[in-house]
Amino acid sequence: MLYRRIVHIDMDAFFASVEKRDNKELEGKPVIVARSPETRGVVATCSYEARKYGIHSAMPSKIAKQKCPNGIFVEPRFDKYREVSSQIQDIFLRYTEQMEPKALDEAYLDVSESCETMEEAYSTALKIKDTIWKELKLTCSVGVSYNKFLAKLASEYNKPNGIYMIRREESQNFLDSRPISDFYGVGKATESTLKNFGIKNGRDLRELSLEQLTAHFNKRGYILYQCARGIDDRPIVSNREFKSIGHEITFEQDLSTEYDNVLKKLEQIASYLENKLVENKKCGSVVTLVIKSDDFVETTRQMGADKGIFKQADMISICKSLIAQGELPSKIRLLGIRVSKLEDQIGHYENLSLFDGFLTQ
Ligand code: TTP
Ligand code: MG
Repeated sequence: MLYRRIVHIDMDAFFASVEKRDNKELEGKPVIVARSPETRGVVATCSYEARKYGIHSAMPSKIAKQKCPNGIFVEPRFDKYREVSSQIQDIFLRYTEQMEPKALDEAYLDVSESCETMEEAYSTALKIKDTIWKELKLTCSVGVSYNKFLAKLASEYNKPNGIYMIRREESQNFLDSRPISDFYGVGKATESTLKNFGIKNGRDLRELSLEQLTAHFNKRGYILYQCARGIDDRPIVSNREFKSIGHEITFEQDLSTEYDNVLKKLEQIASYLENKLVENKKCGSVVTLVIKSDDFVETTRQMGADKGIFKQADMISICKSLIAQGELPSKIRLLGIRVSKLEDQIGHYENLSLFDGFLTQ
């Protein structure tokens, strides 16, 4: 088994905390980051004050309004959150290059090289937490352990604004007492299957043999078997290849999936995205099409390209192939395009047509 020193950091009520920080009038109030309850938007996140009313991410704004009539609805400012996210990541990078962002507000850091012991890792984690507070006036929750799975559990354990460490010698006791929903890859369906077997926590899970688990859950059964014993050898994959620029549209009314309809919207999105990429002087070699159906199921289809993509026409031609890969949901709620594996646009001018006015400017 591998024993690393891993730190997992997750910002507290991220979007809502940024809003509260930037507007003192929101202090201590139930802040709900969502498009207004008059639209069909859903809650992106909410402050801990609002959570007391039972509000959570992905809840329709309308219901959130019913549950918390005094809640203050704030429109999301994604560009701002991306900016803060990159400031947070810059802080992480002062401590290690081995940094894997998982979301705008969440990352794993492997500090094994600079920290020989768990105690050193803990004090580095504390420094990072303090720095984020001092420089950005935002709180986060931090977990320290010897692998990713345990570090994430540790950061959730003392949320919000906490820090927790799970040492090797404590990990089995800790895991035994956790509900099965805490285990890697256990969603609602797996949870209810396991509960039908009388499996409620980590200790119960450990009673199941590898054969039993794989018979029911295939490959995931193997992962569960390992997690129940505190084993997770996944390495940190540092951020470079994950960086992407995207744009998406959520429709006020679900979009019907006639080909021309979808294509027209994708052209709009791609045109916006082209501007964004040009603005940032970036192009990428992977294009991802994001589709959310009216029942909130999100699917992504992805394709690589052998040249730097940033032009609308190139994105659209890839999207056409991606659409052709399979049936679309009958109603679409959200469409998006993301370009990843980004590089600087310099060196990709050969991909531009002379008629673009780009080279003649
Ligand atoms: P989370 O870390 O899941 O949530 P959070 O930071 O708001 O709260 P917590 O203190 O529990 O960590 O997600 C980070 C951000 O991602 C969140 O602020 C908003 C956004 N988000 C969505 O837009 N939709 C979602 O369904 C979720 C879960 C998050
Ligand atoms: Mg968070």
